[in-house]
Amino acid sequence: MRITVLAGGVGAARFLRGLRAAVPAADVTVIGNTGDDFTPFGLHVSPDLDTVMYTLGGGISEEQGWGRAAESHTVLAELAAYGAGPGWFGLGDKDIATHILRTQWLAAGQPLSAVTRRLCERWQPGVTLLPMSDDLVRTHVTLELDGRPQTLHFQEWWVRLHAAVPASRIEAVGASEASPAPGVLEAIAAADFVLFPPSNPVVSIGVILAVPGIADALRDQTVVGVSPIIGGAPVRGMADACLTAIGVQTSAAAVAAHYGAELLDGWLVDDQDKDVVDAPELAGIAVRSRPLYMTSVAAAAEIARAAVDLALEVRR
Ligand code: FO1
Repeated sequence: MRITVLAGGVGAARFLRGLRAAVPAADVTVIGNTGDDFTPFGLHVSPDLDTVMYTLGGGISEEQGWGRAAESHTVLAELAAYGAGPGWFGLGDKDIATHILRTQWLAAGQPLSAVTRRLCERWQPGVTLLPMSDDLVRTHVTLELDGRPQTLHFQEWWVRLHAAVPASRIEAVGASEASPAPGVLEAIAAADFVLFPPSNPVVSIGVILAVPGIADALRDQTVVGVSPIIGGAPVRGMADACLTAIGVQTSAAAVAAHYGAELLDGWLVDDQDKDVVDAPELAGIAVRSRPLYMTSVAAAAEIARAAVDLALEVRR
């Protein structure tokens, strides 16, 4: 069975760990968001690629869901001693090794997809991890700060401001000029079906869909998603702040309607949202409800299994 998964952030990585446990024989390709990529101190950090690589490779900080386990921050403290920032972006010493190599290999002219493949040789995540594009795409957030409109890199809004300042605009800068990375469109076309894990619909899945060609390829595929919103609130992170910024209500139904029946064939919601199953605005989307809290790998595996079963049920 060939499964392709669009991924961004902690929820996606935990879902993928469940998927690998639920269907160990499946050939899984992950298309990772790179709009979050950030270059503190000139180091190229790819948070959403690294979260998948570390989680599936066994190196993740479980409590954070990002960065490495058993980390130290000696280098960051030394940089701060020189007055060098940003100190608010918690780069760990072990994590910096990944960013040094990614930066070095990119500078040598290797595309991000080749760099990601090389980094995964160490971590053996058990999936093929592809960046959505080898081209530069950055998510920028426009907001009112100190009484005037400013545009910040997503990470500054997300990490330094905790997305607490309302965003008037979220834009994947460069997406319209970007191309899907090698293998991305093929992975969508060759899959038996595609899954959207409970990732942020705006800054993770939404940014991947902004790369020309990807949304069209998905419309020709069977796509099943897992709601990142339960009972009107995001399970983790600040997806509500992102949804508000684009005028979408923070609900399981609104997110599915935002993706639309053109794209989405099936949608898993938590039992708290089971009234969504017959929502008229989701006509054309097969909605099922079940517990969606990934409280353990076993729970994530059951959710992944349910998503696979729904995809096999609705497959064209
Ligand atoms: N998230 C935080 O909330 N605080 C941090 O200091 C932080 C540092 C960080 C360093 C490397 C990395 O790969 C991810 C990091 N993240 C941090 C998470 C990151 O902001 C998010 O994972 C994504 O960009 C959103 O999904």
